[in-house]
Amino acid sequence: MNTKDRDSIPPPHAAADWTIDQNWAAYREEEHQRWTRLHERQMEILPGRACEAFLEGLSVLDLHGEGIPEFKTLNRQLEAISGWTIVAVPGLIPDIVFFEHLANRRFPAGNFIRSEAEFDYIEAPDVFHDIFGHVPMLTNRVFADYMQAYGQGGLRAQNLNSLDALARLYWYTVEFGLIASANGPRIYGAGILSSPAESCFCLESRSPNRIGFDLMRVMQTRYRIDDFQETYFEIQDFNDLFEATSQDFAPLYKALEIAPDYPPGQTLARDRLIQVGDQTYANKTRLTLTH
Ligand code: HBI
Ligand code: FE
Repeated sequence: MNTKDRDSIPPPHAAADWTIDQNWAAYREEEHQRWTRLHERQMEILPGRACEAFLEGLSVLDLHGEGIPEFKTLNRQLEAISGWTIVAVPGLIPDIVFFEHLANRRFPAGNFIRSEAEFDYIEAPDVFHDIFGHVPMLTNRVFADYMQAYGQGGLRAQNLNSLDALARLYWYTVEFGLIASANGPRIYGAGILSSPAESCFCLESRSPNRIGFDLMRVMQTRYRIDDFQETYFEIQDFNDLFEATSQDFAPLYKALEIAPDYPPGQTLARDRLIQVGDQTYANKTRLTLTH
């Protein structure tokens, strides 16, 4: 995630905390229709692949409506359920500002929607990725508490390598996380939930590894930023995440200073291996850098 660097300033129409008005009235009909088409395509794929918490979140927030939702309408329900509210931002915002919002149970969501040319893939988080991918999970109390704890942890992160470690934790959980269920692994990561191809790939392909979630392992593992992940980490339940972030990270950051980084596709003898991938997909496409 090539986030804004630390000392960039908000655009003229944004407040000091980078928030803007969603300006819902300004969306064009074609943009509302694009949202509806993106939503319909995902809803053909996600039942049976997305976790229960996500599907329940969609229905309790009534995120089945036609067109781009109005944040203030969503907020009335979301705030009553888990105390979270959505704030509109123009795009990626500096880490420290992002952490500050999460620490106060505010989820920053892009107010723009991808262009027709980006229908299948957009790197920056647009309103579909943020609202359809992330927000339903915020109706799950434990996950909602994890997201706030993550933000609070981010505010305590004092140097760059702890930010790298936190970015990996966010990436392999909030964006690309899987959770075990009685019927096999299910998706809770927003980066997958908003992507049709990766929603199938992460569960059905033999290519990627699936490894049991382990906090230190995740923080030592680099990730791909513009292609399917080579490894997915799987939690047993959302308490795994909340407990992992409830500890003091200072000793972990200390250990990380001398611990090795692992390439995205590597497996280790100590891993709880659920699937050892054959990496056929990654070997064909290994062109990108990793973080
Ligand atoms: N900004 N709008 C926005 N959305 C994100 O997901 C986001 C961000 N800034 C930083 C960031 N994510 C990542 O670096 C997190 O790991 C902090
Ligand atoms: Fe995201």
